[in-house]
Amino acid sequence: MPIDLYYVPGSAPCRAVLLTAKALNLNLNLKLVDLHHGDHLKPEYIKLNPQHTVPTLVDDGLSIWESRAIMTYLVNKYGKGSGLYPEEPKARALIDQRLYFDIGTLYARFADYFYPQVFGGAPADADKKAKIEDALQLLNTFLDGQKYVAGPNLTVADLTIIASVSSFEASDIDFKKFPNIKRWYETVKSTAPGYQEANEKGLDAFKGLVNSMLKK
Ligand SMILES: N[C@@H](CCC(=O)N[C@@H](CS)C(=O)NCC(=O)O)C(=O)O
Repeated sequence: MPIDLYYVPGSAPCRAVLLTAKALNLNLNLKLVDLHHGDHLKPEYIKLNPQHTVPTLVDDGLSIWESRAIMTYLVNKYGKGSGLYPEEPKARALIDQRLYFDIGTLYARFADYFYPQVFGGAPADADKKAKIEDALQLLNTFLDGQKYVAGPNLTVADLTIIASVSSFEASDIDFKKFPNIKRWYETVKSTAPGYQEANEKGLDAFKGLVNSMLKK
């Protein structure tokens, strides 16, 4: 039975799920959702996900959304022993902390700063930008003496955080001035399976969307 992923190529949370699927060598049946034409507000989509967000994954009767929940589900179901989301409680706790840091602090602050400018024509807010810099400083500290964000191995925490941080390339946030982040970014780009296909392509689409919106 196919595993369906409802997605938008440019979306960071969708790219994080695509990176996870690549790392698991899992084929997903990709279903494009056209947010501009309101595909996500149609009754058939609301039935799958009343929160009408992408990504949404449908697997064997289960409909699940929230990218990080999808990622951990995929590893739990299809990637036992892969090391992407180890079962050992302490290792898993550290990964969970990074996942929550991403959704609650890092990506949340980016969205709060950047999306009102892109989609609402708002001016850049220096206080909001400073909060992103604080979050990046924290990420830089997590990476002190560590190859990956939760230790010596690539995990789902790296995949969600790289989907977020790479999106910053579309903005004026200079994450590469943080030396540990710069080094980690290059490491993940060269070691995450299928990085180009799963993240870089969609990132280009995201940059194109941002440029076209900012020109309006
Ligand atoms: N925390 C969610 C965020 C999902 C999200 O907000 N996706 C956006 C696209 S990037 C979306 O679906 N927007 C349409 C909507 O909310 O109706 C996740 O990680 O999956």
